[in-house]
Amino acid sequence: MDDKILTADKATAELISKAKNDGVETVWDRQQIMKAPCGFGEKGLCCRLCAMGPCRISPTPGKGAQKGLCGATADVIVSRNLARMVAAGTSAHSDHGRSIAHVLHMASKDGNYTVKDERKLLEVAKRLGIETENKDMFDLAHEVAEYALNEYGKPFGKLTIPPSVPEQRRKLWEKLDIVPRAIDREVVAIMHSTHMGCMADAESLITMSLRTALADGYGGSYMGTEISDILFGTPVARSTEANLGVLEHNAVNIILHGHEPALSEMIVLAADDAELLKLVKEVGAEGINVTGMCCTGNEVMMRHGVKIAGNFLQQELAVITGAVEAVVVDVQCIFPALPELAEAYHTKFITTSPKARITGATHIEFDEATAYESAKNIVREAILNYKNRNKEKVFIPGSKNHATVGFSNRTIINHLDKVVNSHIDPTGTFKPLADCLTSGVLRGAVGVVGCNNPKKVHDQSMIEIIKTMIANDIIVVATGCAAQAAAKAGLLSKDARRLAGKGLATVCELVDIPPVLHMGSCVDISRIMELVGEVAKLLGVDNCDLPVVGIAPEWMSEKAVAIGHYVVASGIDTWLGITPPIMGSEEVVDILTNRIEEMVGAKFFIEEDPMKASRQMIERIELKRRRLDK
Ligand code: BF8
Ligand code: SF4
Repeated sequence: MDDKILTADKATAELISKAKNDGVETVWDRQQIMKAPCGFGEKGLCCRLCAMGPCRISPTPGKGAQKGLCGATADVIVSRNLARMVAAGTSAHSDHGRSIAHVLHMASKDGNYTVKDERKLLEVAKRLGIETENKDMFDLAHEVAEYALNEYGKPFGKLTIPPSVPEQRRKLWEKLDIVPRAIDREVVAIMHSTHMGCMADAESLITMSLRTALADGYGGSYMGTEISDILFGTPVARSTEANLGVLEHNAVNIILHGHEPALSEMIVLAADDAELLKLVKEVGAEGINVTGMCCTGNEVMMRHGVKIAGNFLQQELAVITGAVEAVVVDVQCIFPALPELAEAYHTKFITTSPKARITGATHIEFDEATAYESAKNIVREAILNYKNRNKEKVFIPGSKNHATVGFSNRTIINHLDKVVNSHIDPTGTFKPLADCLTSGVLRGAVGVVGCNNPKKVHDQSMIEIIKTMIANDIIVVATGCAAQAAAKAGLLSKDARRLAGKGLATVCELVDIPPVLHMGSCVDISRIMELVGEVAKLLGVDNCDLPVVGIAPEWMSEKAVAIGHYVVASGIDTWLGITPPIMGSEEVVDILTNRIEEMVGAKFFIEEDPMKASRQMIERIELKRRRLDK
């Protein structure tokens, strides 16, 4: 590994050095060995959809192979590959949503899972058109779960679109025929249409991708968030800390990594179990320190203030601290490198989901029916492993930062109302926020979301962009690993208002919020969609008329591709800080970064330089403002 700067985060840099000293490898070492990425794959020009191939189209137009054996052109191959990314991303989010719906279906008064937020249950039942009068709460919960599960496979009709979608937008989707049918059906439709010898038209494939992505954004993800709130509570503002410095020298450190809160919620509960705490004493530790990583970390951080150990590119580094007794994972964004790395330390790497078994892991299957017992078994393993910690191998970095998190939409409204209350009646809506946007006190809003990617200096783009936005009076909402980057950099602390422009700083002070609002996991981008839609409705406009944009500065996953598509389909311009594998097709690039705007009123921008992207976003926001004023 050379000494080029790999990260903007001090703790990360320190642990990359420790990895070197310890002789263990990380993602950055493997990146070096990999050398340059495959030029065909990078441009999306490789097709292996049938056994006549694999075929690859020359990246130089007019030179070498211009068609696959079947005659598929670069446009066809690139758009098919992209559509499959959307289908995979939609599957991941939506299958997560489905699991949570199954958990709601088994919720009971005395069971492991109950209903924490009755008000939310009633709200969701109402939006789904389910009768709520005189119903037992658990019967209602089961009915909501059944309705949700039916959205995945119903044979007829369309997805139930949430009322937060402005009427104009809904009509536009109908006109374009991109209102999803059943969630699973849209994924299958892409898999079918991208099979060899089926759809061979880039524009149609992209239209199809928009419909499938909407099934994610307003189906799987949307219900995933709603039902998680019903089961585990709608987040409220709370303070916490972030970065690897949250690990403790004298406690049993457990890292929760993955996505589905069904597991992580139970582990948080089990870590308070009297019997286990007794065992902690017996092994000579001072307590159990449960910390989070990636999106399941976000889930428990939002609802319990559980500290965040780090984001996506720090998963190996957590093990390399030598201070972690167990990394407990469920699904998604988990490096298969972890079991081997854990072997080099005393860390137990525990998989729990039949959907994500990993060779070399200790597998303790998490059974929702006996969730608490399963969680206890997992925590017990971690406690018993404390004695194996080798103090000489331990290095816990000093870096950690304060963060205020938990900004669900209800919490945002409550904060807005608290202030307004002193003057006029609380509105129970986002009206004060909409007023700030129209008056220009806030110039606009930006969602900074998504992953880390070693193609970029870890966290740097996200932090630069966020700082530039808030300095220009643009409020930031964040989710996923981007929100964690912000937390580590201190941008989720109320103090960060000193970095904000005058308008935003005043709003932050009045409303008692940080300039960057942590809205949850990536699935919770549904909260951002709801917020944008409700503000648009208050102003009597469509989403695309608002001075609002989105950016995934360091994205890497197929889920991010699905998100990008549903955000653009929702009318919100979206910047990608990593170039997607589409550059092999001028047609696909032209549709996504240009012509799609005629369809849905928003488009993609591809810009790897964070400062250039920031300038473009500000320009676009100001353009929208001028149009809104007319
Ligand atoms: O769903 S931001 S690296 S953790 S994919 Fe993964 Fe990306 Fe992180 Fe969450 Ni989202
Ligand atoms: Fe090649 Fe066409 Fe088969 Fe793809 S589908 S591998 S382009 S022959």
